[in-house]
Amino acid sequence: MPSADDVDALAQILDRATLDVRPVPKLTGTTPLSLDDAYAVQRAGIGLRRLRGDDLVGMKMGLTSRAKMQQMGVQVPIYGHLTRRMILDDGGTVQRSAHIHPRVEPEIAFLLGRDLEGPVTPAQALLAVDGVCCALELIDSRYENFQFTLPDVVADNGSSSRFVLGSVVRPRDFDTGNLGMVMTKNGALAECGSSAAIYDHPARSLAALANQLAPLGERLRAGAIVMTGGATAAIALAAGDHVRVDVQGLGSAEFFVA
Ligand code: 0L1
Ligand code: MG
Repeated sequence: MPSADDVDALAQILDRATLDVRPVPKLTGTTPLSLDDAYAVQRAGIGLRRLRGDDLVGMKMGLTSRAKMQQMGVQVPIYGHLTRRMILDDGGTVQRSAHIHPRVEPEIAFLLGRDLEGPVTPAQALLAVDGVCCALELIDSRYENFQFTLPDVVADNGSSSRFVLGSVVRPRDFDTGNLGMVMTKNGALAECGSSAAIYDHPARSLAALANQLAPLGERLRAGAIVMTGGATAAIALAAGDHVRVDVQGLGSAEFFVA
């Protein structure tokens, strides 16, 4: 079991990789990590960002599709933390040079109007939701060749890098459980699917997050953004790309890569 100093040192490795835009070998190549150890590294890494003046704005779920869950051998998705500096304006531009090997995936995000504490069912979790929007998550694993084990990707905050939110819609108007989602790159279809691919229903992903936090004495706070997970495979990005997601009933979100 890694000591508190080891956890801090591992978090520093991933933090440095992010700042230097330089991939590192997966941590478990040299240090065995349990899932609990990995979440400790993740939280230590978020602590480093907060020391630099960044602050938490929400959380993300990862490995939510059946394909990714089977690939990684997990029964329950993983979670990560979202900070203010990860937010990219809709229509904004990211620099390719600020990323190691960026990929993007289409998502549904919830905005919470009140605190949410597990255990909850998906229907109960939805009562805390005040807004829904389409979203794009730019992921950028800090590991060489985007290769990792489950504890590695948890320690790396679920490969998170940036995210874009579309316009907010009030949730009572419709069910988010089976919305058509189309992601285009440079005007051509790249991926399409349904929000049902997000852990069967984005609300189920939200409840799973609250239920994983509850045993730790943690809850989701009113105002939090929750990215519920990718609905399709992630696609690679290069300088000059434009990516856009259109979600049935939710409008669109987009960004450019310079
Ligand atoms: O948001 C995600 O589902 C990403 C989780 C980590 C796996 C990956 O980097 O593909
Ligand atoms: Mg994601």
